[in-house]
Amino acid sequence: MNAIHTVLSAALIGASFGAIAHEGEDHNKKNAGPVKKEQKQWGIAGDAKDVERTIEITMGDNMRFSPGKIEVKQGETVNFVVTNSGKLMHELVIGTKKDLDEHAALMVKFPNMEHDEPYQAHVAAGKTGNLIWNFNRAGNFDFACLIAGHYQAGMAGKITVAGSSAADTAPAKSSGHGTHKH
Ligand SMILES: [Cu+2]
Repeated sequence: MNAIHTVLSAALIGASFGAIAHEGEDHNKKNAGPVKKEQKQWGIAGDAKDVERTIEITMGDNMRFSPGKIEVKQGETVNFVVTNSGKLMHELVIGTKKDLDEHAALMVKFPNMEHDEPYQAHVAAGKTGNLIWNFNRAGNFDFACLIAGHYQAGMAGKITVAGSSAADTAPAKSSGHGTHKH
């Protein structure tokens, strides 16, 4: 029997649980380091200096975003100011329907999974967070709260990025069909 060892292990486990819980609650954007910029189908991380538009979105415990539909123009850098009016944690994650579906399924399996991507804002109850995103690709995208159960309850919205009429980077095949990749 090694009672001392047991006590020590318990103390260590307790300590690390404490750290995890604290980190979870304090998961804010405020001192996020340099954002890694990676081109996604739905755009790329934006810079504060390029913000042309601010869109305010409220997230509630009714599992809805308000507004639930957003229209932007290709090339626009948007500052999403996201307020959580509820008593639960909520988040706004931008993506394609397919990505969000997959991510949501993972979140149900691993509810405490931590992730911090430039296309998401994780906002505690009663707080306001933000994310800056450059919609440099046209198309129809989604945004969602991927906290386990929320997406499944319908906490999602639509983003339409209208292609710029002027000649642009992407060879426009504006046939009205979404991009289908399988
Ligand atoms: Cu939520």
